[in-house]
Amino acid sequence: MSAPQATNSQQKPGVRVYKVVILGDGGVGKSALTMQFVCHRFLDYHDPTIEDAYQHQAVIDGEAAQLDILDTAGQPEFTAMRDQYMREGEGFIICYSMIERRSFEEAIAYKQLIDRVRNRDDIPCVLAANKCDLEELRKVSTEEGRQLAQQFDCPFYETSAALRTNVDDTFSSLIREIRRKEKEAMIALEKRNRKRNRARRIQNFFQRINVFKRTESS
Ligand SMILES: Nc1nc2c(ncn2[C@@H]2O[C@H](COP(=O)(O)OP(=O)(O)OP(=O)(O)O)[C@@H](O)[C@H]2O)c(=O)[nH]1
Ligand SMILES: [Mg+2]
Repeated sequence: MSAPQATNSQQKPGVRVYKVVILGDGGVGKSALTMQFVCHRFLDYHDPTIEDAYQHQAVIDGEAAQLDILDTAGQPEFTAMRDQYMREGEGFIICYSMIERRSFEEAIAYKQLIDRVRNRDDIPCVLAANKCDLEELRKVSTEEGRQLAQQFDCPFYETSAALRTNVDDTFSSLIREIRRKEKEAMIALEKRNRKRNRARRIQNFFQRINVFKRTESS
């Protein structure tokens, strides 16, 4: 059995919905981070998730957002839906536990999988190194985390679901990434359209000149 679903809000008209997926190895704290973000409650037991969905409204940089969060399975026996959520997610929180090196290596594999499924490497992501309250058990250094995030070209946070450290920042930062990349794509599209329109205008201009020349010479 997995954690109870939490829906703390109905979707308000005009509020942009963001499809957020949290993924990472089993037991790294995906459900605990999600529960802290949505319910301000620490999940102090491990109940392997199959798949849970949460909705949460927040104001990020002065703009309302509804986050549809998919808390995914880290245990290999529950990963059948992986390709589907990787295709549908607008942004991903890639989570590892800083007290477990294997989960750090798995984070790399998760990013590679997203890139492969989406056939591009710029899907909005945030890298979260969870369980930073357990400093004395640390197996992955802050620097290693930072370097990996640089490689992924995404923000990086050391988080603690237990102490609620950087939980809001991790989710907000992902929404910021989604918005930034959307804006960049929009600007690139407008640029392309402007270029195309200019080319069309030039083409029309020369066509008119040719018609004029033809009517003059006949
Ligand atoms: N000390 C500490 N324990 C944590 C933290 N986050 C999660 N845990 C504990 O780690 C265990 C696993 O947490 P979950 O949130 O269930 O892990 P998960 O990634 O959702 O695991 P799966 O659903 O199996 O993929 C639980 O016992 C949590 O209480 C944290 O930040 N600090
Ligand atoms: Mg879970």
